[in-house]
Amino acid sequence: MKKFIQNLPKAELHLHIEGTLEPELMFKLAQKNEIALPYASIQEVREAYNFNSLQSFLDLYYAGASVLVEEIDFFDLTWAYLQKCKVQNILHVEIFFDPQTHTKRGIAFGVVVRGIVKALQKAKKELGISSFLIMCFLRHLSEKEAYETLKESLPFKHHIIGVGLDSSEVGHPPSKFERVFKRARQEGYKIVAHAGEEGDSSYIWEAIKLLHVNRIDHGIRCDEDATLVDFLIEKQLALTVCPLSNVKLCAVDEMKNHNILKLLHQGVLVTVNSDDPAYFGGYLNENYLALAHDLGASKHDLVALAKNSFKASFLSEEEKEKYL
Ligand code: ES4
Ligand code: ZN
Repeated sequence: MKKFIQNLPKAELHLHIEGTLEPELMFKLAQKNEIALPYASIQEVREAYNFNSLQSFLDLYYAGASVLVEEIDFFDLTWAYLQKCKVQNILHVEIFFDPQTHTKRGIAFGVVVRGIVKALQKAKKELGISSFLIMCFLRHLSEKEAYETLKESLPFKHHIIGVGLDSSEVGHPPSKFERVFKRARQEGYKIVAHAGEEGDSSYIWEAIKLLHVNRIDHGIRCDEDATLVDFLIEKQLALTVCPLSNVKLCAVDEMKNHNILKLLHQGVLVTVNSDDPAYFGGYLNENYLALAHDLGASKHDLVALAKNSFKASFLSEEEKEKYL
């Protein structure tokens, strides 16, 4: 099964580049940039990765990201992930980054984008991996700050395909950002949003009705509302599901209770993704493998999930054809 998953051509659509920061690189960059970390050793970092909620993860995730300072740091981070993609037979990636995590610390928007984009261009040329970049607004910050970030992105619009919404979900519903997403759509950006990870199904409805999303990130709580599930099936609106993340953050109590296969069999366009692999104990293939081991996913299921990852991507219909 491991070999089968390895050989499957896959796309990854829900991946926070800051969430690929492995403790080894975190330590190396902390030393280089003279940033103090609250850990004495790499082992201590790994031991701290015991989360009981989204917020308990986010606190460490933002602390970790503080070691990223220079353009080359963003390049090295992204290049390390893309090499992982090559090893795992991931042919296309749509990568999230959180500009505000960096601009809040005085790192220029352009430093972040240029570092990431240089790695993406190198991967296209040397590894044959295609990619798109999606910037996310931090939903615990204000609408005004999201607006400023949108404005800052405009000189880099040719490098960015879409806008997403991430960070602490509960208490920060999509409605808080309705106006700024309207503006993002007018600028031609594709729209995605984390919804229904910890938040209930009303967050998913708001992302659909108020933000007009092209995809939902997570969306696992859709199954509380049969009308919503029917809507997702009818419109073939994709969910980018992250199984290991959901268990690690206790959104799902055990992998064997994950609803991804049930949704797949009902006809929802679900995909498998790794979210923040350096924090959640596995990259994309480990997520597929967990579905085989703990949910009894068949080879047929895994092929369907991998095909869905291309179907749900922002590749052109013509490019998708190559993979379907
Ligand atoms: C995230 Cl798993 C998850 N949920 C919300 N925001 C995030 N940022 C990075 N990972
Ligand atoms: Zn995420």
